[in-house]
Amino acid sequence: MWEAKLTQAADFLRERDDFLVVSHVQPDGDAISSTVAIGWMLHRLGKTFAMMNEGPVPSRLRFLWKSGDIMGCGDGEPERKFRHVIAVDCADFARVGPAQRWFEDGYDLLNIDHHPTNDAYGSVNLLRFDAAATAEILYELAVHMGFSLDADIASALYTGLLTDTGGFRYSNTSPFVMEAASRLLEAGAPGPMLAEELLERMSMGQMRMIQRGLSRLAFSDDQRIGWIWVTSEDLEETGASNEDLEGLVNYPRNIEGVEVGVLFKENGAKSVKVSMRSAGRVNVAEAAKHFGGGGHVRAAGCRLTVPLAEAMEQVIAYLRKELEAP
Ligand SMILES: [Mn+2]
Repeated sequence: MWEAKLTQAADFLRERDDFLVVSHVQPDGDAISSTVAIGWMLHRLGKTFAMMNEGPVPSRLRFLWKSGDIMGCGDGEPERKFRHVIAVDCADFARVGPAQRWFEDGYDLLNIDHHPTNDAYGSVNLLRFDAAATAEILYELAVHMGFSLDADIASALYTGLLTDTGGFRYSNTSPFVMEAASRLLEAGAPGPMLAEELLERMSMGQMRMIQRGLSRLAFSDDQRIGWIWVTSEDLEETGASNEDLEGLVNYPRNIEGVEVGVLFKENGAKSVKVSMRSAGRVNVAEAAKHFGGGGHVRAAGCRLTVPLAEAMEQVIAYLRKELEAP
């Protein structure tokens, strides 16, 4: 069954040409890695393709093969449209964002993803919800297609595995993840360098946001919910970018006794991005879904179109109720 799915996806790549490869808005390590990994496979097949994302490639990922070729969506009319689309790591179609404007009417789409909330919006869907990362599925696809992996794709796939497993620490770090990582090291992925650049290195903006965020750390009365908020002014004053907020949500979540850690990020007067991390008792994918978002059982997010104080009240009240449930 899974083998047949891999063959279907492989055929999608082999039988068509002139592709657009997209991933989710505000791309993370897995999104960019998966984008360039598909690009690498198409390149090997001698296909033409373009890679696109709504957001800029985070600076720490710019060493990845051809990541500099990932185009922005632009604001105006697209220069052209694509019939064949590959979407990687996008939990739902909306996550593709403004890149959709580059799709031709009647486009066909290969949807490759590992988010359990994925609703199979592609004409071909390669979905495995117990995969730690989309990069893990792409590793299987590359092996299935018989590519001999070089350091370029190995580094990309290793990056996706490393970032989506929090450095091979989260519960999604399966024996298969370690086996794939081992093969990728053999193929030339520079493991220690990737760990240092992707897990340890901190930008000044990131450190300033941690400093500011921790000064506001707040808790529910029973101290089982911990949260941090960040305002639009914070980003302006510290010169931090969106990627500098990565990992901030883990500080409340890591505290002994805290079941859910939350980061509220204000985006203008009436839009708040909410990231939730669970220690295990609360399914934050469900919580995120309740507010129109999605994600994984232990890591999920959503966006509320209300002022910051109201978003905090609504989300904390919901989580409190979840924690009170037997
Ligand atoms: Mn992912």
